[in-house]
Amino acid sequence: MKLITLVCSLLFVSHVHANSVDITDLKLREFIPGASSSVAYFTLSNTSKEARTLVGVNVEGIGRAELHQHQLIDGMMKMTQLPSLEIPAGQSVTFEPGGLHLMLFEPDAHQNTSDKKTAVFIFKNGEQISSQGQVISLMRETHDHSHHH
Ligand SMILES: [Cu+2]
Repeated sequence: MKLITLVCSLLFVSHVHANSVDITDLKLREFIPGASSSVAYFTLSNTSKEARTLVGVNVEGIGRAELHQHQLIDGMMKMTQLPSLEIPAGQSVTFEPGGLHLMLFEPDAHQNTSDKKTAVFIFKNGEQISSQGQVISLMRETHDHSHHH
């Protein structure tokens, strides 16, 4: 009986503090030794009834993070920086290899693949949502996406 009460109150608490955007599947690619940048991927799901605009992300142990997308310019795939990204009400946006990605610069120290890092996603309305991500190795990523080739 006590357990049921506890579960109910936990559900209630998490409902009260529900975020308007769910951040799932956050993966941070490890920095290749000597490289000045790396990338992070994740999915944003806007569960609210209004559009939400992502304006920035603060990643633990990373000096600077930028929203980037890949664009075909004159037949060449190029990366361009986005000042912000709107997620329409009820929709999801996935950051993934070859598309939208979060570019990471100025790492504090070498990132171990076993590390978990916290990222805080900042929205135009002032909302800040944190998510925990896993640092993944290049080897593993190559393996994971081998079916794309
Ligand atoms: Cu980029």
